[in-house]
Amino acid sequence: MSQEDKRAGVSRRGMLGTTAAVAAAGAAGAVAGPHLRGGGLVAPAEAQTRPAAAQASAHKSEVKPGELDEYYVFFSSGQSGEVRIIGCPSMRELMRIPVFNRDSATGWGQTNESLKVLTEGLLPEYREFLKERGGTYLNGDLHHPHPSFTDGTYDGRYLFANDKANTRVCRIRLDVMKCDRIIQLPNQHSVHGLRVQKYPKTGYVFCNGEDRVPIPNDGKVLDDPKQYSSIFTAVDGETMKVAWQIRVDGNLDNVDADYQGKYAFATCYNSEEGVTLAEMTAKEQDWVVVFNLKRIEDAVRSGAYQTLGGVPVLDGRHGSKLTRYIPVSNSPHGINTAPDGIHVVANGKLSPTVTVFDVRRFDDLFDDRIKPRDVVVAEPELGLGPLHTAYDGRGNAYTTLFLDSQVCKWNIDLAKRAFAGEKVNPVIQKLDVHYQPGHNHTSMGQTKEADGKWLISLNKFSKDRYLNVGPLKPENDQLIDISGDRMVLVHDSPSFAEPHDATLVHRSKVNPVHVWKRDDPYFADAVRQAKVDGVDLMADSKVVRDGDKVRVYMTSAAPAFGLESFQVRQGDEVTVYVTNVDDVEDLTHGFCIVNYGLNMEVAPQATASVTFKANKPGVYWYFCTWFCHAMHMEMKGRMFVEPRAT
Ligand code: CUK
Ligand code: CUA
Repeated sequence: MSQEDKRAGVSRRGMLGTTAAVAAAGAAGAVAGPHLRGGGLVAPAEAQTRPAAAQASAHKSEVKPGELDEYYVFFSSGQSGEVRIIGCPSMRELMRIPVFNRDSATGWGQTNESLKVLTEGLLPEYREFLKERGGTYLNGDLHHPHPSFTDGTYDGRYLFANDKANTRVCRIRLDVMKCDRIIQLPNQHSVHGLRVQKYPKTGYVFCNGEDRVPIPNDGKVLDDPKQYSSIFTAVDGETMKVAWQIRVDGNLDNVDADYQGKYAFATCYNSEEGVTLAEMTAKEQDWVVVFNLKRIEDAVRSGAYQTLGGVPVLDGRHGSKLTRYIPVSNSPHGINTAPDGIHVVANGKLSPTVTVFDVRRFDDLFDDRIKPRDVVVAEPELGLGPLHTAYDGRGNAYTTLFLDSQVCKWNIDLAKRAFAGEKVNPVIQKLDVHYQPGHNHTSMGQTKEADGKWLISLNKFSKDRYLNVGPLKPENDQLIDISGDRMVLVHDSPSFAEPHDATLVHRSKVNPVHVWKRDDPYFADAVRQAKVDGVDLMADSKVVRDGDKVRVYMTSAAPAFGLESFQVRQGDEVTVYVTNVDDVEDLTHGFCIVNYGLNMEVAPQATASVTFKANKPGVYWYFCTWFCHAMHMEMKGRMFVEPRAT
């Protein structure tokens, strides 16, 4: 046994003895109950939160009527496909941003402005494939929302997120809280982990390809897994184009980046490259793959790549100069960079351990001066099912234990000393959460400005914590006060399917506008078309006929649309442009045509448009859907659809 193996072996032995138990516990846990503990591995949990402490903390989390929260929390919604904005510490839901879903209220997926975002970045072959479904996907699975950085902290420009379901990446503008770009990644099959470059700025958006498929995936290769590949993609966050891709070994799970702008790193499972559960978990070890950004950029510049699907694809498989593979125990999950800019934690999932790397050793690793395991500086055993780790900026880490239904607070320095042989216990406290936590997040904890005030545990099961709402239960997001020495649970917050990830951003970092600016690119197409038609969107309401295309322009000012009626012919392709000329904060109008299945939001100073075929003759009232005025009910008009002459 080499020195390196020995070192890895210490914790691996501990892990191996429990792998079977963990797997069994996982299966049982899902049905048997929340508080399953595996084989006495874990120190007994602290008794439920002490009422006195909880009371004091609850007081701190109270946001009185009329008061504002201190943090924006950008929550993913998993298979709901949207991003949600929650206030912290109140945990009140403030807004939903539709992205990979469709939305009845705002018209996302119906308006021309949203359809442009939803369709323009699709790969050509999928554009063709989706024609029969209205031109775009109706579902998405949004896991990882991450704001853009400048110099190691949030800069308030954008939020990026992945669609695991259809291999897409989106960008949300934080000035208006709308999605402005969606691209589908070529060559890659599903995108799971997504994080962004922290330094000098974003920069790159790192996207983990999870499943292995043939490239190109055109049916020529089917059941021949040896010919499959996984891909890691760097998207340029400014242009929303693929900067480069790199082929790797194994399935990629989660990703993070350093604070120096030199490396990105991803957890990998299925190093076996199997296609069944048994094959995927056969080995005792998988790895973390480290990407050397400078070497990759140099390789792209020198042309050392293949062009596939229109983008440069490099080879980062074992033996490549561009990557290094660090062995860790089987199937690691989350990977999280600490705000100290030095430590990175890979979470064991099937192992009760987490593995801590020192990023300062990565230079030596790439220059082959040290072995892969030499970058490991700690590997504490925390409990069953470690999935994700968050930080308080005071040297402590908080790791979710999925199977134990706990958050484990531990100290990085103590863990390093224990790894070096000292007799110290790095575990400070274990707190019960309800139940089975996935991600957890601290206030500003994914930046160098981690402030150690709040932790949110995103629990996958709520079971008995809320009034029963039938077989489908909400998730349970719990707010934990971490400002003191002990973690204190202060609030339960139900949420619909299914937040995976979130980011807690101090409100000073985000500065949205109150009303739209008229020169906003979001509705620039409408402005351009109006100009061609000689229409002043802020003043004119009129109908422009262009063959069998009809453009209906109208203003909306509470409580009236600029047109009380308009007439088109059966079969016309009609586009209605509504401009909200009210320059008043929160005075949003909506535009809905009865029985035509159309509705859209028009916020103050915005223009929104929708195009449809007027296939059904008759009288159709349109009405305002946002309660905007005492005479909101009267804010309506009629569309006459004249029957086609037969
Ligand atoms: S993953 Cu869901 S619990 Cu998609 Cu970030 Cu870990
Ligand atoms: Cu405008 Cu209601």
